[in-house]
Amino acid sequence: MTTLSRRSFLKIGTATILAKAGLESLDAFGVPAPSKVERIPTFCDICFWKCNAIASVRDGHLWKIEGNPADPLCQGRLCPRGTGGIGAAGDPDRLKRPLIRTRERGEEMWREVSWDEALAYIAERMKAIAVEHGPESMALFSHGLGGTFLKHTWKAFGSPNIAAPSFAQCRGPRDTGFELTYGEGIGSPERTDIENARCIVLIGSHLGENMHNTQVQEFSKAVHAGATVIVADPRFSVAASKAKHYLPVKPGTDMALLLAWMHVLVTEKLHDAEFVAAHGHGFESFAAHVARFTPEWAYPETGIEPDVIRETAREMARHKPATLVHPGRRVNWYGDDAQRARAVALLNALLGNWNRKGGFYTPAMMDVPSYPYPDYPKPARPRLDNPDKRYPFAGEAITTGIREATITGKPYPIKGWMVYATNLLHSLPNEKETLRAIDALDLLVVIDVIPSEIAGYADVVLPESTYLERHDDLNVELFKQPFVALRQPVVKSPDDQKPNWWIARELAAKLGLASYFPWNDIEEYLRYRVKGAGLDWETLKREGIVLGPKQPIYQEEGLESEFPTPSGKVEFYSNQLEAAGFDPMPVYQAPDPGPPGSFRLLFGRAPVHSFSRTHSNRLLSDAMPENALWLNADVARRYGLKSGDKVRLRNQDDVLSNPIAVKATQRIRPDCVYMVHGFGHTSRGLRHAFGKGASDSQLVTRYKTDPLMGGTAVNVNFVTLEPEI
Ligand SMILES: Nc1nc2c(c(=O)[nH]1)N[C@H]1C(S)=C(S)[C@@H](COP(=O)(O)OP(=O)(O)OC[C@H]3O[C@@H](n4cnc5c(=O)[nH]c(N)nc54)[C@H](O)[C@@H]3O)O[C@H]1N2
Ligand SMILES: Nc1nc2c(c(=O)[nH]1)N[C@H]1C(S)=C(S)[C@@H](COP(=O)(O)OP(=O)(O)OC[C@H]3O[C@@H](n4cnc5c(=O)[nH]c(N)nc54)[C@H](O)[C@@H]3O)O[C@H]1N2
Ligand code: SF4
Ligand SMILES: [Mo]
Repeated sequence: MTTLSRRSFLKIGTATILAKAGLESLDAFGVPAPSKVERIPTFCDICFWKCNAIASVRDGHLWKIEGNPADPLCQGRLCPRGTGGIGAAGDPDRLKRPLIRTRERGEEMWREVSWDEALAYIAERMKAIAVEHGPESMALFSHGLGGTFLKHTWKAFGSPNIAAPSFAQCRGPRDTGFELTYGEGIGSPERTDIENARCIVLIGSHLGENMHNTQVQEFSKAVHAGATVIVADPRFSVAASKAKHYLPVKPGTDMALLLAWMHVLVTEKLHDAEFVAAHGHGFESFAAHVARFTPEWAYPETGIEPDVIRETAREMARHKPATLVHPGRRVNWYGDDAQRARAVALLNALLGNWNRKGGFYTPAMMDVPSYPYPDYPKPARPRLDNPDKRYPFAGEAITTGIREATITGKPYPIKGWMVYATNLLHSLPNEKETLRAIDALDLLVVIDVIPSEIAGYADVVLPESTYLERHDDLNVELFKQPFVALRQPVVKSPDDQKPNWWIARELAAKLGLASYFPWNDIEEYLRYRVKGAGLDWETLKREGIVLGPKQPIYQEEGLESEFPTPSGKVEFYSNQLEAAGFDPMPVYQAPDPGPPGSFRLLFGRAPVHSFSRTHSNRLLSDAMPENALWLNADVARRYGLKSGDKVRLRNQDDVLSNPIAVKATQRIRPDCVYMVHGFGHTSRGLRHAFGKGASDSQLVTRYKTDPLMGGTAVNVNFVTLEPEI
């Protein structure tokens, strides 16, 4: 007798029944119909890396989002934040309808209104401000690609005052330092060829926690290929765990370490003499300058032993030109940041890695024409964020300069702010100053997707469709392989949210500026640009991305180096800095030690969160609901604290934080504490994120301004611990 397994019996049984009953009657058996899955390409907006993605919509519902395999940037894989991006669309705390304030600013009390009423209200007040003070008195804060069309409305209105925190609060000092040295900045995505580097030096840049996708993937490839990693960080970061040399540098003393590294390279003649001879300007003065910065001199400053400084410098030289000293990204640390970035640029120059494989490549971009708009009116008054070029080397607008002008009314008054996709109460230092500026405004409009802290102070709140529900401008990427990418709606907005391009165009119409938006809808605009570039719109819609031709990006591929500095060379000695009254070569200033008995407050990123924007996203907040306070284990023991105990932090200006759980660890120096940025939300509308964890931003009451470019250095705050009983 043959025996049937239970499984094959069931199979036969079902087959027989189905044969008899016919497929149409499957429903009678309660068999669900197969899901309809649609796959729509777009690109991510959970941070500004803009990875290309494919979203799957199952039976009309957003199901999942994955990396687009055609994308050279993400190589088919999103980071955890990108994967959790669908949680932003499904957030029950989202803004749903336009709101007009009914009580005092900050009380978070509004009435719901129609778009027509909200935009008419804004336009009327903008016009009144323009009549009384001039259109320049309206400032726009805007972070990211989504701000493109609002910036256009702003320029059409006649205001030059537009700024983003990505300059003075982030990468500005780095770009200034590199521009002063090489004549060019580093850009985003950074032009770092991490994957081909044989030696990678990270100064702070905590790749792996700082989760910029391409960099993390390339870093992991390089590590697997046996690259030497050197990490200088007061905290044993994830990247430090991959390092051959971990240097627990004393916070704020990196300049001394950089000078000593350069001393070793120059005095031991380990630098790339050929590169320096061909392309260097003022090298002799520079060599004389670094002669006194011995590793023995740097030791008491940095805490890094002279042998370690020598050995790591020699290791860098061994792999040159495929040694990359990462330029960092958020480098607004101690106030001499552009000069420190210049020291990083010069260390790289000694390694001869500009325009070289494993160093800095020269990115390529496709030629995509912009839309032919009418000319903008010429503003009657110039930008006011940097009056009289107080910060002579600022390459972009300074947010905090606009804030200061708003408070002082000088050089002319600012009476209205529009804030698009930036949570200024978390991103600008010194919350009190931001609130003082807001007090001086006749109009504050915030466009956001959730009720952020800054939205809590708005007169009008406009709810935007999330990136999964809208078109944005094209992403014409500057990268190793150039490409054009399309953001397009994957699902409809659930309530009365609108995309930024619609808001910008409707507002322009209400301001009498309709002629600046000659296109009828966004597709018409996008098609124009795509066609102008000689590309096929249908292909772009279907694939999400069209690659441009590969171009030479290194000297190894025949690309010549050019340095658009005043000398046409790499400026070891900067005559333009000297002429402006600054040190022509980087010098070291010891950091302020802070009040006795206090710890320096440091902060950074977590792999599953972006800035202050993802804590309401249920998928991401489940992965990390609150931040913790990294505290040296010996210090914790002295304070009688163990991991999980709650403390509050009191800063030098008596600001007291929310309670935060201690993470007692040997992975941080005893003179500092560390937390992930962006937590400790105070907006009541963020029901899920409210009060979870502590806010670094609230504790950043002090900052030091970079005299070269106006960056606001924020690693200059100190805290004491108060056990929470
Ligand atoms: N997951 C995730 N990734 C992100 C982001 C995000 O929000 N989430 N944001 C992106 C953006 S816009 C930016 S700018 C970057 C920011 O990321 P990074 O450019 O890496 O900058 P920081 O946040 O300043 O770096 C924090 C690291 O510097 C160390 N550090 C602090 N003080 C010192 C010091 O004096 N010397 C040295 N050597 N190290 C120090 C800290 O211990 C920490 O490890 O991250 C990007 N990537
Ligand atoms: N204390 C402290 N300050 C910092 C930093 C730090 O580490 N610590 N980091 C600095 C750095 S590196 C940077 S780059 C800046 C970042 O500064 P910001 O760009 O201000 O970053 P977020 O605080 O996340 O603010 C983003 C805002 O945009 C909203 N948003 C998200 N998606 C959308 C959308 O699709 N449409 C609209 N309209 N709004 C949207 C979010 O809800 C949030 O309110 O902050 C800087 N400031
Ligand atoms: S790095 Fe992550 S969050 Fe940023 S764009 Fe890429 S997938 Fe999105
Ligand atoms: Mo940043």
